[in-house]
Amino acid sequence: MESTFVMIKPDGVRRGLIGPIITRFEQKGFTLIAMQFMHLERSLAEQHYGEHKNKPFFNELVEYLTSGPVCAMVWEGRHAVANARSIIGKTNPVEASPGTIRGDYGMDITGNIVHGSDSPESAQHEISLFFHSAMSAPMFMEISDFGHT
Ligand code: YYY
Ligand code: MG
Repeated sequence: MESTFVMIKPDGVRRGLIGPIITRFEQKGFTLIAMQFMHLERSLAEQHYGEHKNKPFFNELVEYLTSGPVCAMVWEGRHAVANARSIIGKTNPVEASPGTIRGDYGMDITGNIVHGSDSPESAQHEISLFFHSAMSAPMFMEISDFGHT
């Protein structure tokens, strides 16, 4: 079973979209494995988006991601990474299809509501970045086992 890292970004939290977004993942068939409501330190935001550090939008992206609390989650399911990207939609909400999270809730590429890992490898990297202590906790294993019914 594959896991992916999903994060509701500050505008998603501010606009009261945590519930609707979680519902979409549940309805698609994912199992929620871990969830953490948190206000990111700048260093964690920079690490998370490290692949973009030389891009012109990097600073604005980090400022945005640290502008308010986020909801970080691990969702499990078959082809979790690809299925999550599919219900999240294209990076730019202008291009994201209606029916996707970004297509339905977003207007602007910076504030595009939600993050989803782009490969199983980056999912594992991002999960360990955000959930390093929870990953080894017995509780985490029990919840994970429960999801395998
Ligand atoms: O994986 P995804 O979030 O769909 O896109 P990325 O290419 O990894 O970019 C990460 C993040 O950066 C994106 O969600 C919004 C922002 N961004 C931007 O502000 N301007 C761009 N031209 C490209 C991406
Ligand atoms: Mg990406």
